[in-house]
Amino acid sequence: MATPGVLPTFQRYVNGVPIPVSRKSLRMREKYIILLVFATFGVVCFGAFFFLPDLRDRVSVPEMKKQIQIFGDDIFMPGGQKGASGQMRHMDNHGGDVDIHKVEDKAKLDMKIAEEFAKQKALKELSEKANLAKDDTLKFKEEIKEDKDKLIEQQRQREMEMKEEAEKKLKETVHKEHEGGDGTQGGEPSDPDVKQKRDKIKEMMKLSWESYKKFAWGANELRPISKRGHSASIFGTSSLGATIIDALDTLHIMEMNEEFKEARDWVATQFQFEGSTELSVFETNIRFVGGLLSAYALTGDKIFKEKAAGIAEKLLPAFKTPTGIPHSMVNIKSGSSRNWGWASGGASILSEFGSMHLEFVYLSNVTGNAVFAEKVYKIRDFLNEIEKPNGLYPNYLNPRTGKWGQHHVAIGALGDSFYEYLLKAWLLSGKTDTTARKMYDDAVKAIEENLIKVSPGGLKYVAEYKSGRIENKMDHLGCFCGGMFALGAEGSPDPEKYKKLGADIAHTCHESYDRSETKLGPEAFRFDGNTEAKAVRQNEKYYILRPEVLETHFYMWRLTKEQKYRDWAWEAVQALERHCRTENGYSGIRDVYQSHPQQDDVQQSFFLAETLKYLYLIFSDDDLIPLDKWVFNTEAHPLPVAGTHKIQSKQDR
Ligand code: DMJ
Repeated sequence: MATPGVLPTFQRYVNGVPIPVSRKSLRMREKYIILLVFATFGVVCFGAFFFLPDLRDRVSVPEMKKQIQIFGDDIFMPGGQKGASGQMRHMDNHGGDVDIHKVEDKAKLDMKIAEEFAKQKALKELSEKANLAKDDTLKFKEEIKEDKDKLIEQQRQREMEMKEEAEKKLKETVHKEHEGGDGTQGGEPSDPDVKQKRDKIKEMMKLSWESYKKFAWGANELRPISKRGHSASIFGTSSLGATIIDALDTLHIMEMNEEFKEARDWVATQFQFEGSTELSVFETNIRFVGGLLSAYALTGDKIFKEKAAGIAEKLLPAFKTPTGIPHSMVNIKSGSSRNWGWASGGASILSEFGSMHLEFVYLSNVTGNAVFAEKVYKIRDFLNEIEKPNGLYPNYLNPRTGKWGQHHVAIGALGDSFYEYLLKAWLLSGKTDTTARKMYDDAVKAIEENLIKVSPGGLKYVAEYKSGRIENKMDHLGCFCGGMFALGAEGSPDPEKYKKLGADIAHTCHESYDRSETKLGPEAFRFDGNTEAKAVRQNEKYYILRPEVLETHFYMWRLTKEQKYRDWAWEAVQALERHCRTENGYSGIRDVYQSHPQQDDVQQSFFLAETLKYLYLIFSDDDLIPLDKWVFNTEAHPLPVAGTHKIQSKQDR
C-alpha cells in the first residue's frame, strides 16, 4: 500500500469521471502548509525591516558613550513635537512615515557635534586670543612701567632743573650776607606839623605795645578792654607771641630801641615754635617768617634769620601735595596738613598759596638753602602754565587734581595778595624776574577787562565775579590794590593809565571811609542802586583796625606827593583815636555807621605791623624805607631788593 504523502491528496473529476491523481500536483493541504511557511517568512522579514537597528547609522559604543556624556538626556528626550504616546513620528520629505527619533536624534547629534566642533574651535580661538591678550597685558604692563619710570625720571629731571633754576635765580638775586640796613631808621620830616603828626603815631604805637606787654605778653594778641591775651584760630592753640614778632620791624623803624630789644630778647630766649597745634600756613608765613626776616634784614641780627628758617621748615610738609600747591593748614608737630572744609571741595586758596613767594625766595637767599625757593617757584610755574578762564585766576585750586574750584574771582578776600606778590616778586628780584612781571601784567589786564567798573556816581571799583555773575562789591582788603596799581605803573605797558587807576581806587576807598559816621571804612562796601561805597549788610559794617586803605594812601603819597593822601591818612588817625582807642590799647568796632560804635575788644597784631607803620611812613621822609630798596610783604614787613643794598658785616649786630 502506498504510503499516504505528508500532504493531503485531492480527487479531481472531469465530466463526473474521476481522473487518477498525479503526484505532480500538490494536495490542498500541502499547498496550505507552503502558503503558511511563506506567510510566516514574510511577517518575519517585514518585522525585521522595522525593528532591527539601522546599521548605516550605527556608532561605536565608546563614541555613543562619549555622546551621551556630551549631550546627556537630550539624546533620549530631544526637543520637538511628541505624540500622545510620547513616541515621535514625523513625515519624511517624501510623505513617508519615518521614526522621528532616528531622524531627529541623528540630526540633533550632527548638530550637537557641529556645535561641539564650533565650541571647541571658538574655545581654541578664545584661548589663543587670551594668550595674545595675556601677552598684550604683559607688554602693556611693561609699557606702563616704562612710562612710569620715564615720568619719574622726567619729574626727577624737572625737579633738578627747577632746583638749578632756583639756585641760578638765587645767584642772580643774591643776598649773600646780610644785605639791608640802609634807610631803616630816621626819615624825620622837617615840617613841624608833619613831625607832630608822626610823633602822634609813634605814641599810638607806644600805647599798643605797652598795653600788650602789660596784659598779654607772650600771647598772640591783646584784648584791650578785658585786659588779657587773645588768640584767633589762625594761630592754632599755642601762645606764639604773634604781636611781638609782627611788631619787631615797626619798633625798629620808629626807633623804639628799648622796646625792640625786649622783643628781640623774647624771640631769642622765650619763643618756641612748637606744640601739637594746627596753624594757617599763609598767616604764619606772612606774619612770623616775614616779620623775622624783615627784622633780620633791618638789623642783621642772625637770630631772626635762624628762627625764620626754623618756622619755615615746619611749614614744608604742607607742600607735599601732588601739584606742590600747599594746603592751608599744617600741624607743626605731626606735619599733617589739610585745607579748610568750606573752601570749594577741599581747595587751596589763591591768596594763601600765592603769598609765600617773597619770604621763601629771600629765605633761600640768606640761608643758602634752596628748598624754600624751589617750593614757591613750583607754585608759580604751575600757575603760569595752567589755563585761566578769561585770563582770570579763580580763588580756589584743588592741590590734588590741579583743577580750579568754584570760579570766584576777587581782588579782595581770598585773592588779594596773590596779585600783590606777582608784582613784588619782580621788584624784590631787582626787576630780573620777568616771568613774575608778565604774569602780573596779564592778570591785571584780565581784571581790567572783566572786573573794573564805574558806579553811576563816578566811583571806580574792582567788582567780584561769583557764580557766573558780577557782584558789585569791594572788600576793605581789596583796597590795597590802589597802591599796587600805582606801584606797578612803572614797567607796565601804560604807566599813566595805572597811576590814574591807583588814584581812582584810592579815592573810592577813601569815600568808603568818608561816607561813614565814624570816618572809618566798613569790611565791605557795595554799589547797588542808590548805594555807593557803603556797606549794606550788617555783617559787613565792622572795622577791625585793617591797614589796606592807609597802605594805598602810603603808596600814593610816595608816588605822587599829593597832599590829599596825607590829609586822608590824618583823618583816619583822628577817627582811630575817637572810636578805637581805649585806655589799654586799640580795638576794632562793630559798626562804622554808628556815632558811638561798640568795640570788639581785639587789638589785631597787624595794627602794629601794618596800620601804624604805614601811617608813620606817610608822615616820614622818603629816605626811610625807600621803595627802590625795600619791598613790603603783605603784612608790611620790608624785605631788601636784591642787589641794591651794600653788603654789611657778617657779625651779629
Ligand atoms: C593782613 O594780615 C595782611 O595784610 C593780609 O594780606 C590781609 N589781611 C590782614 C590785614 O587786614
